[in-house]
Amino acid sequence: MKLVVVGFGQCGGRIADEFARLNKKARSQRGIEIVTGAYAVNTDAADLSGLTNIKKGYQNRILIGSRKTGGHGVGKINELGAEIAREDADKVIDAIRTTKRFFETDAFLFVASAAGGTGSGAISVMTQQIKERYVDKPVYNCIILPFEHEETTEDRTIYNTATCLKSSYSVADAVFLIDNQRYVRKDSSIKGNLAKINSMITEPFYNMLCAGEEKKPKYIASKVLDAGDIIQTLIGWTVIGYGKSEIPLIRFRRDRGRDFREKSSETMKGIQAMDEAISELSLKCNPIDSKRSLYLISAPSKEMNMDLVKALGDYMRDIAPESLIRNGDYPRERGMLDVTVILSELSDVAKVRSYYAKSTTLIPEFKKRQEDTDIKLKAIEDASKDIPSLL
Ligand SMILES: Nc1nc2c(ncn2[C@@H]2O[C@H](COP(=O)(O)OP(=O)(O)OP(=O)(O)O)[C@@H](O)[C@H]2O)c(=O)[nH]1
Ligand SMILES: [Mg+2]
Repeated sequence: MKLVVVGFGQCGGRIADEFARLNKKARSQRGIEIVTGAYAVNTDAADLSGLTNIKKGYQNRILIGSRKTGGHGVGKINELGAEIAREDADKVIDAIRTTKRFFETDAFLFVASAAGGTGSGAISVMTQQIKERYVDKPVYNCIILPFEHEETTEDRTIYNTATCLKSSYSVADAVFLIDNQRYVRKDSSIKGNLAKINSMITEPFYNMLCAGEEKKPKYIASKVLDAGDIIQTLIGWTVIGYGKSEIPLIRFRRDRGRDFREKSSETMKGIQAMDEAISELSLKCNPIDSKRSLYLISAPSKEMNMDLVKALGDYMRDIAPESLIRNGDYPRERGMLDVTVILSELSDVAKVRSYYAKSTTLIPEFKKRQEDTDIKLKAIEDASKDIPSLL
């Protein structure tokens, strides 16, 4: 599957930059392309120049709203982010239109954090605009949810997140939910290391995008998972997970056939990788709520057998009994087996509901604060009424 990836704001831009890196990796290691164009859109000029893999130049690193913000961001006001995106939408669309192999692109992936200002405000507005122009290509949103400590220290975090999620869900074909906090728990030493987190966020997409683009006969699957399968799966609230397990090379001995013990240990490895993928989904959710899902096994072709495929299929059926499950295999070299899982069309996501509930109680509070401020400002203005002005 080939994507045009556009990152909005600082977080979105950095993650789009990671996708650009994955494409370089796919090109050099596998001779294939998975990203036809990578773009970063921001109101902040310094953030744009800090990127590494996205092409330099204004066509790929797109500064918007410079008249309004002077190139310094919108300071968490996502209404302003949305307004600027509306005004400068053509700038972004013109750039995307110049993507070299645009006609080969299967879908758009737009990325942003929910809690900031620029990305949070711009992502839904731009999704809407792109959908109007390219009716035949799905537009997916990938939304990064804030760390827990950000929710407790700043009310605006919750409010921005809720408005961003509601708006994105109403326009995007699917919304990938990625919870920053999940990546902190995995390994506390990386706390604060956003670059590492970003690479963990994008890693599950790698084999998933490569599988259908593979051209070398020895890596072609017995059941290919292609763009069509992925597009059919992605609808509404979506999470992604990834797990891997090492396969000891000792089992590649040529001098005897593989016995049932080896076969069952392959199955165990597969189950172990799938366990990891499910327990480390990008956002905590209940798989039972998923109505569409898919899984991809990547392993050396010798390790991939019917028992393994069946065992993973049974596993998915057990945890997501109401889901339409698609699957594929992706033969790779060397001693690694990994499993990527997508759960989509989720009918309930507790975390999203909680953002909506908390934000609803905040709105009257914000209104009251604004009124209090207005009253105080009025009082100080009244006190100055007999003072001459210099203007
Ligand atoms: N995973 C991840 N999260 C990030 C990164 N940078 C910022 N965030 C998160 O994104 C939120 C802040 O949003 P930003 O993307 O910095 O904001 P912005 O869209 O640039 O908007 P303004 O700066 O307000 O104009 C916070 O929840 C951060 O924790 C990143 O590189 N990776
Ligand atoms: Mg910013």
